[in-house]
Amino acid sequence: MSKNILILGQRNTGKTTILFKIIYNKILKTIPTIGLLTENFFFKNNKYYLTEIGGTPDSFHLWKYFYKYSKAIIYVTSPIIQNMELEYHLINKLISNYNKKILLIINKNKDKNIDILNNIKYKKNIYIISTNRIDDNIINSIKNWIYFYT
Ligand SMILES: Nc1nc2c(ncn2[C@@H]2O[C@H](COP(=O)(O)OP(=O)(O)O)[C@@H](O)[C@H]2O)c(=O)[nH]1
Ligand SMILES: [Mg+2]
Repeated sequence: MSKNILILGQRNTGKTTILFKIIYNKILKTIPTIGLLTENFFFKNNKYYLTEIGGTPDSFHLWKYFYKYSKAIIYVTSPIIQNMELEYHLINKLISNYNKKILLIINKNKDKNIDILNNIKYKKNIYIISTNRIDDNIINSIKNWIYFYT
């Protein structure tokens, strides 16, 4: 059986970079995602579909239509985001409205992720990875998370 996983988050946080690294095992040059980007991969005999939804405000309304078809959400955030109040609002809304598992990846974080951790609501279904570089270890952690929680 195949499983759908959503990759959400604001633009420029590294969603496509993570998706390409999972699929092709390489850091590839990306262009801003317009609309949707779906790719699939196999891991331990399971087939997974990863769907990234473009992270501009005009795409935010699409998120809710995809929730019910997804087994889990990977939300990519970063301290580089300019409007952090909007970001906390988006993350907290997601956490309160979505009852399946959520992996929050704090990317490009340098050492400034404390604010994000202090401003999100915690529920039992939230898991967090914090990183400044999408390397093999991070990708393995993400794949194993997907395997265990979907
Ligand atoms: N320094 C650094 N740059 C990254 C990282 N991930 C992505 N980028 C860069 O950030 C830009 C936007 O990445 P992209 O994956 O297209 O973001 P998206 O809009 O969320 O899909 C690209 O120039 C990437 O090379 C990271 O972990 N560290
Ligand atoms: Mg993208």
